Amino acid sequence: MYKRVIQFLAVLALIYLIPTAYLNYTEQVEHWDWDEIDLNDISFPENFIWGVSSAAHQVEGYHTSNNWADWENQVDENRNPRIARGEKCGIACDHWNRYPEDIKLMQDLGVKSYRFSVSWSKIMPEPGVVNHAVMSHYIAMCDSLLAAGIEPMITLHHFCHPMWFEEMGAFEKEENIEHFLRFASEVFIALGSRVNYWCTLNEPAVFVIAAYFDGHFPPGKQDPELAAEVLKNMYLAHVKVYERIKSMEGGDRVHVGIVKNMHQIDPMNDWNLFDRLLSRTVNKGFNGSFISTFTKGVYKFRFPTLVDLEAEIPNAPYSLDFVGLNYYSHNAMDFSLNLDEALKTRMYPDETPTDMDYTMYPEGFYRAIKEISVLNQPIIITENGVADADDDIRGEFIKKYLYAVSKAIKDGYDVRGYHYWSLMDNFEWDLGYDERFGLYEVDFETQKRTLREGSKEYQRIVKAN
Ligand code: GCO
Repeated sequence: MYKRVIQFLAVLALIYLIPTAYLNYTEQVEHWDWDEIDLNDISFPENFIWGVSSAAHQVEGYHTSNNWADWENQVDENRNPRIARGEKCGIACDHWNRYPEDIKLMQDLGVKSYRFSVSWSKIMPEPGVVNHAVMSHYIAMCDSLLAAGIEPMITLHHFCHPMWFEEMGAFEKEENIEHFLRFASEVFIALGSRVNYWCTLNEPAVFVIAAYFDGHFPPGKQDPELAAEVLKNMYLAHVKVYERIKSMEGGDRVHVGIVKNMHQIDPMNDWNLFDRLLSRTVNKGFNGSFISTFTKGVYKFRFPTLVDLEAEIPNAPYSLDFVGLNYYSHNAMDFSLNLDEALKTRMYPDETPTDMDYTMYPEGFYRAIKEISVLNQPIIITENGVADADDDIRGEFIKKYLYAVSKAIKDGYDVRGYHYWSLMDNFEWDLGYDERFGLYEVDFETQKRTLREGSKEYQRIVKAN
């Protein structure tokens, strides 16, 4: 009897250990020996695009009728405000009025590209109705950028849309895509001749998880099946906008892409098979669904017991001229039988923390580039940066993350440009104004912008390359 029990336990141990050891070997979490690395050993191709990035709602100010303005005035079921400390976006960085001054700041950095989003709710206060004064504002802004030797790169949807679109169900309904298409066409008519790079949607998976899975973005729903449907409709919307722009005058001249955050997800404990299986599943949903849509035209969103959706988006692989990559960090998955606990992302205790709930992990940047390269498209880094209010790690962050990009380029990956997030401190969505991502520190009382010490690393590298 005793022998049987031992045999049984030994078999169990093998069933557990063999796959765990195999996965540990094949899916090792990459770590570089930074003591051995020369951070000055970096180089970038001649026409490499250096830039900075922002988004309308986070910097412009004066948003009164989009999904976020509405959200900022709501409270949750416990009567707590939706935004940290009850903050409201308000006039943000007043970039709406101060963009000429902000363009000078970009010139001081030496950057040649500015990625920003145009505000759908300001441009189209009602379905199909264009506010021409607002459109003229963006035309003037693009002209000022061009005159300053900076190329505008436009994002059409960066987490925000008009309240009328939200009220009709936004991307929950496939038929609503028509409205986004109309907006995109109007913007392209006005700005198409001035702008070479177009990002249709910013980080659809981040948006959908926050807005429809865990509910900390508007409309605050927690419905995995709906989340899967919205993400599918957003990918469809991308394809339709791509095809529309390409069919318009000047469309063949411009580059149209989508922006994907390739957040890296790893097991908390390598020898815990459940951590590993969980991190693989989360990874598949978050990154794999994107890769399979844009390589095979097959959208899959699966999470055991919660959701299982598969749909064909056949033209997706043919609807990209480039891919925008956003990369910040990675997190760990720590398995628990309690699903809410299991789905919480954790920080690795042995890595340098940032002010956000993730650490510094430049190796992940290299991994993200490698993973997204399977799309076989030119890669433009559309966002990368660090929240660091004390400016303790920004310089180190910039050097290490750019080392990772340079290494990827040396290894043959087709990275064409890099945009730092962000030009200046801004409204970090539900986290409000405390997360300081800016190269320039913003005093929100006076709107004064000051270049941070750590940011000088970026200025130095841009000017040297
Ligand atoms: C995102 C967005 C940005 C953020 C930035 C810092 O990734 O959430 O694209 O709007 O502000 O990434 O978190």
